[in-house]
Amino acid sequence: MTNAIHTGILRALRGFAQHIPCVELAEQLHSTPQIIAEQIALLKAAGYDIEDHPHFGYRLVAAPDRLIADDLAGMLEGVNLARKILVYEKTGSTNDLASAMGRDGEAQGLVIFAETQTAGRGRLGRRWESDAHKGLWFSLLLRPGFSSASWTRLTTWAAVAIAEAIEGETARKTAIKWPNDIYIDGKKVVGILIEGHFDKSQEGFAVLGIGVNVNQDHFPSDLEGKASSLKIATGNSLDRQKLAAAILRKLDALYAQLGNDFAYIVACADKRSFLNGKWIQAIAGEDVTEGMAERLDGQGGLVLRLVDGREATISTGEVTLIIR
Ligand code: BT5
Repeated sequence: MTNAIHTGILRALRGFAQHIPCVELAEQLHSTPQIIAEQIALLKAAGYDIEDHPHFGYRLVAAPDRLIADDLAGMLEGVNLARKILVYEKTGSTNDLASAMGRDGEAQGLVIFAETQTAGRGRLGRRWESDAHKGLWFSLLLRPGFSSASWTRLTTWAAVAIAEAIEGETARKTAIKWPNDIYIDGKKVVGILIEGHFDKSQEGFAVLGIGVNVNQDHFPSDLEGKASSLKIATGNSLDRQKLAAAILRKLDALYAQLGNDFAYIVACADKRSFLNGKWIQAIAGEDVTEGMAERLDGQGGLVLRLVDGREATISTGEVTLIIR
């Protein structure tokens, strides 16, 4: 559970670049100066660099490079999709934790982060590298209010929201490699995994898993040349908590459009499409389709121009570029 007084203190300190007198902080948080001083001491022990000026009061100098639920909760106050935030130091897969809580009836708006995953996965059970304290590995529990036939929309929505948040935080352009990757400089920096869960008694729920490479300097040899991080792309380390909050705010802000203006989300994805204009091979189960990627359709499917001039739309699949 998050600690409300820590959330309040961190929210106040983050929201104000100057010092805040202890008495004022206590008033704001309906507490006493003594309790505030005790809680500030605990925050310092947890790694927060908080200046304590005898006349002017407290000022946040730096936060530790850790994901801290109380702090994230303060940054995400009022964001419906981040109603409840849990942070684990280590877990198998955050998608599994969110799924288990979904099956137990947890409402939409649960977000689970892990500093590292021992069994982080991509689609088709592929391994997802989740270096400790270097990235954002997290899952959201969603109960979309529309038919599960349209849940493929969730991938497009998530990709656009994450791309926009990253662009806002890094001033770098991103490309969306349909359906579920975000690239910078031709390399993968984000992977998205949507898993739907259904049982007879419920309408079902979806778990949106997001992996963002943030501060890695290098990758295992099998990913060299294919994966990148925001640090490699920008030359600077990023504040992972600030980025996480920016992504969750964007996801929340665009969520309504999923039901009532999906064309807007598709247009945002289409203009960032990594594949448009490229020859690709798409494999979905037994089906193999080759063609030139042209655009996204109204449902977020990928429209291809085949060699014989016909159009084909694929709604899911594994895409590789081919040289012709
Ligand atoms: C994905 O699958 O890209 C979805 C990844 C989703 C990861 C998140 S982390 C939080 C949540 N919990 C989980 O257990 N998963 C989600 P896919 O399109 O199948 O891509 C997987 C492929 O990406 C692998 O086979 C590798 O080639 C490559 N890969 C693995 N780790 C990577 C990394 N950190 N960065 C870039 N590429 C990676």
